[in-house]
Amino acid sequence: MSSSPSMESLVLQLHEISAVKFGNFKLKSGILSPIYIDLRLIVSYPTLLSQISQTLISSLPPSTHYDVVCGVPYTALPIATCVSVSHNVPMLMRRKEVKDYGTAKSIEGVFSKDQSCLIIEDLVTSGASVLETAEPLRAAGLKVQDAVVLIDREQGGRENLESKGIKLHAMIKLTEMVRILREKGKVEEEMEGLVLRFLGENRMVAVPKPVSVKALGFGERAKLAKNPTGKRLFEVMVEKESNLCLAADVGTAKELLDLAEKVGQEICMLKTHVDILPDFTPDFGSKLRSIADKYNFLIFEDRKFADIGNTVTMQYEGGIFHILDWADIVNAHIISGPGIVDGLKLKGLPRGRGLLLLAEMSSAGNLAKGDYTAAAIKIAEDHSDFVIGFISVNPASWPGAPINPAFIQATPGVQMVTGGDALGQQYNTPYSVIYDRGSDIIIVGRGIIKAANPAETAREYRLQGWDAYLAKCT
Ligand code: S5P
Repeated sequence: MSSSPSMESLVLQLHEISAVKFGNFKLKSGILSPIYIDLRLIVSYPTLLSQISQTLISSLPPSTHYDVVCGVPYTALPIATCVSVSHNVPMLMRRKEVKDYGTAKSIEGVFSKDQSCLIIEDLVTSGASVLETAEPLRAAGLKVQDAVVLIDREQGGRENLESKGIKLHAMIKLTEMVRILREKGKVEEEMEGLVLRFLGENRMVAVPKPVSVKALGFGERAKLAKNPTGKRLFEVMVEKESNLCLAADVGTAKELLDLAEKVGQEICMLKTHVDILPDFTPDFGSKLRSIADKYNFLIFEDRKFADIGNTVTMQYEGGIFHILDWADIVNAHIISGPGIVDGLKLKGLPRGRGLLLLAEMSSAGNLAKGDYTAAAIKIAEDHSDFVIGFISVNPASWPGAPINPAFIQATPGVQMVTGGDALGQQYNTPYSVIYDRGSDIIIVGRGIIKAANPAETAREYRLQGWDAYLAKCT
């Protein structure tokens, strides 16, 4: 197949500016490659940038429909800008990091739901970065069906994206590019052979997925749970197709109860910090319980007990909050040793309550790792009638024997995009938490509370969390 002169000239220019190099290069993945492509350079060549953007867009089939374009940060941003300006199509920008207390938008620009967004990328290998951009766009209600890329390395990106409902269109394939350069005498035949062999040997670069064994379903795990609340939590998750826990950190009890009504049907669990509510009254617990019964979710008071066994029995049952009366689940640090579990169990087990142990934390610089996490696992195993699981961050990385599947993993620090807040919180996406990090439940606070429409946003989190769980089971 002969290529058009303009494509030839683009390829030659890319070679000329050293955006395509031949030699021996170590890629990000650690693989040694005979070819290296760096398209960041094109911002220094405005005519080339503009020509590439034109050719890129004309490589789309004429039937491709899109209302907005979005470049994958950062290299494709100037390309997307050129396309937007020259074709008068509005552009969106995806933030790579959300730093502003987690409340900043992940997508910048004006759009309406159900619009179609074309993703623009410079280079596709596995397709992972296109997916990372598609995720928050889809979460915001946009349709993402097409992506266009300057260079397709032909290493599985097309297939990986296809399996996620995204059709990949390429301006040029890497093998075609190398052939043009050889025909024009820029590359020796031997080097062309090396590159073709390299691409042949590395044909499928999978989107990284450390979870390799099929996960046991929540329904089956419910049967293994010894604790009635643990069992019920699994059952609610299956019934509601939800592994979403709302962290209801709002300013007043009234707001909390309103929010519970709004998002009740999307969640399997609602997490409270009862001591932040200035208008707490003794009937708060029964009011929340009736909403929980109406929408079939469990109540988790995130009390993070940390004292000796005798003290926590009183903190759990007494005071002004009477947590034991209304919370299905509480949690505890294990800093004080297993006596804390004995103490809480004394009060909680006769009422059928459950306990989560903090095995890891989401905040930067925290000390819950290594031996501490291992000690939490050991204490949980010794008390599996009362302990229902863990607050964890990356249980897939825990060394040693697989964790008893009766234990539930619940993970905070979740938003649609990775990032953090100004006080040390660190966020991962629902997919990475459930699929890559081996958790079961996503705990989401500000990602939902601060959204313009918390109910709709909760639904998006639920769908993403549940899809990731289903992907793990198949
Ligand atoms: O390690 C932890 C443990 C917990 S329970 N990190 C956390 O962030 N949490 C809680 O999860 C935290 O107290 C807050 O209620 C919620 C996270 O809220 P977000 O607004 O950052 O999503």
